[in-house]
Amino acid sequence: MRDVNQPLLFETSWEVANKVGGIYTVIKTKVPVTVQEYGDRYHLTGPWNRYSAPVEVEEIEPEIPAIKAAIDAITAQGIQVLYGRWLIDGAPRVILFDIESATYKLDEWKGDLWRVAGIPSPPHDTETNDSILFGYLNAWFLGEVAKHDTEHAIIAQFHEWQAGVGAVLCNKRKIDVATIFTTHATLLGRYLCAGNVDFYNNLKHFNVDEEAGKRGIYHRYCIERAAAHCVDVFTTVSNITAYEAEYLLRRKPDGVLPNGLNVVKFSAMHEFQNLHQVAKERINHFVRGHFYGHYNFELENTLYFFTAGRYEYRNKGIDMYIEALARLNGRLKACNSPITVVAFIITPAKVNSFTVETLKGQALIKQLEDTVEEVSARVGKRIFDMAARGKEPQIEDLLTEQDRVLLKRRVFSLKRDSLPPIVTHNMVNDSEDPVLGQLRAVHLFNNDDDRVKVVFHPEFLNANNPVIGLDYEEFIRGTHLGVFPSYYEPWGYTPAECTVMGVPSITTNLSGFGCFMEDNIVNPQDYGIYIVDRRLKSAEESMDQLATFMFDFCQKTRRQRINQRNRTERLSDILDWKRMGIEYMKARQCALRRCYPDSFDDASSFAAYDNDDEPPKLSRPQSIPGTPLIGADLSTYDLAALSISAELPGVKNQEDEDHDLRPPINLKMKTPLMTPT
Ligand code: G6P
Ligand code: 1S3
Repeated sequence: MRDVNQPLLFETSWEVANKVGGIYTVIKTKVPVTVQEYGDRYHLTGPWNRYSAPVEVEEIEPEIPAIKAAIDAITAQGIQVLYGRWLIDGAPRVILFDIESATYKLDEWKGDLWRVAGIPSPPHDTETNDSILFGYLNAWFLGEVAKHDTEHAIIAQFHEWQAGVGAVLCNKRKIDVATIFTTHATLLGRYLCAGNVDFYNNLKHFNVDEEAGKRGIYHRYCIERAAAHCVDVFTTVSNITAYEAEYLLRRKPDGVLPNGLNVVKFSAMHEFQNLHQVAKERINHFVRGHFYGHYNFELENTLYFFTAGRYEYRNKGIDMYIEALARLNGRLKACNSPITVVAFIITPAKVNSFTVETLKGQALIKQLEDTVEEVSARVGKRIFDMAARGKEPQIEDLLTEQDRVLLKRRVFSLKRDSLPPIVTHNMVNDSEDPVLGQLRAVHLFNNDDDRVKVVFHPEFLNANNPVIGLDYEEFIRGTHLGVFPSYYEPWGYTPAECTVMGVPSITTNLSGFGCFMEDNIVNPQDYGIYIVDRRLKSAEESMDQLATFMFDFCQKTRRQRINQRNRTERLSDILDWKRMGIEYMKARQCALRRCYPDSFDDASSFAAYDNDDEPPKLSRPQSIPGTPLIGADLSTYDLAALSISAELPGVKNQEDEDHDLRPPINLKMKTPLMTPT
């Protein structure tokens, strides 16, 4: 009988040491907590990406004999395998398969997949071919490990349809491993939502095979659906995606594994506020250059909004964001608001390069800055010299004629006839681009009297970018509000990332994150999590609600914004993997029980997924007690525990105090808290 107390864990994804999208973030950020639990018994398997692996993975020798034997068996047949440590937090062991080296097996395996699972595979879908090769390599490997190690229980968790073939084969070949399949979205859901379909109202009625066929993804859909049905435990990342999966994949998920983040806490609360100020100054610099010649607004009264993510115009709610911005513009103008909003859209599209105008704006502002620095240095010298001679400096003596001419030339060069561009790059498909099309349709052209200005940056950010030289994280920190009004969003890392950095954000009740916050917090809005209702409201009403959220945000004073950022940041604990990882533990337990029932004594061997009691809602973010806990024995608190307890009795809650810059308390009480003296 296999030992279920010391299982080996293999987690498989196409995005292991291979960045494609959100799953990479899930896997990478979750590693530290999984390594902490499993140590050397934890392995990740993925494709061997020849570009990223040399910098991300350090090759080492496998120590576990069964793993070494499995790799030897595979390499003996000409497949190249890299065993090493992934150089990220937690340094997990990874097994990377060179997909290309297995191409000689493709036809054989495609035929086999049809025979054993009835899954077809058309000839020219490279992505599906790769996922078949990847799946067969994984199953081969797991089969070898199970053959060479009969002592330990083995858990294999497969992420997303690209890893699904491995899950199907474990079942068909009766490999002695406990299996979990986790889907981060459904193929059909994503495709249907991107089209013009009333998805959620029709979810129960779609003819899934037909819809998949019409979209040319039937074979991929078969892999996904088979994987969901072949495993011991089927999970997804949010309740909303669980609901979708139940109808589209025809199996109700056993559990939900929400996505966490590695939360880095600063020792002082003001540190993240300072970072906001520093990053905002860098964005200010970009804005001065971008809007040159039309820079007639006060940066002190300017707010930075942004949306970011993959370019799924409708799914990510970019359409709704632009429409709401146009409405916001109208409302701010109508009330003569002193506020200007600069709204960024950061999503990769097909581009050629930065536009000349964009580069010119940054160059001109840099030139002006340099000139002002030179002139200031000369002025400083003059003041010093005059003062040293006992002469009181007069303003008119400070600037020489030469300085004046130089400055005048710089100021003249900032004049321009055209408006500041709404896009920073030359687009390959300018006339067909949906974002540009809509910005033009709603007349957001960066006119002087517009209170909402727009900047479409159709490329992800990085620190070497000559225009906005900030990486994504720094950029988020410098903004005031993230806006993510998604229509299809199984989880949604973008608002979660804002939250842990203390930046308020807008999400929807169609996103996993939005629903999670709604389920766990009494008034998410109080903490800077605004949730647009896209379920029960019409599109028109949702757009209006979004515009109202943004308009109300513009009414806040600086003090209120600082205060709100503090509250938002306090929510980060509930998004930490230390808490979220518990759901992964439950899924693994359930898989072990279902796969190895004889190894468990208790009657609940075939227990349904143990979903425990609902955790209590967090009514208010925890503040540090008003008075230090003089005399309290801190050993009575479990400092490591991160679960959120109800409001602390007898503790003055500080959150409504404007100057509350103190960190949240993360103490889970083992015994009742003493009333502070
Ligand atoms: C942070 C800084 C403050 C600054 C403020 C600006 O809190 O610590 O020094 O005044 O940001 O906030 P705002 O919302 O206006 O960007
Ligand atoms: C998916 O990536 P996406 O942006 O295509 O997986 C992510 C990780 O689970 C999730 O956050 C996102 O909502 C899904 O849509």
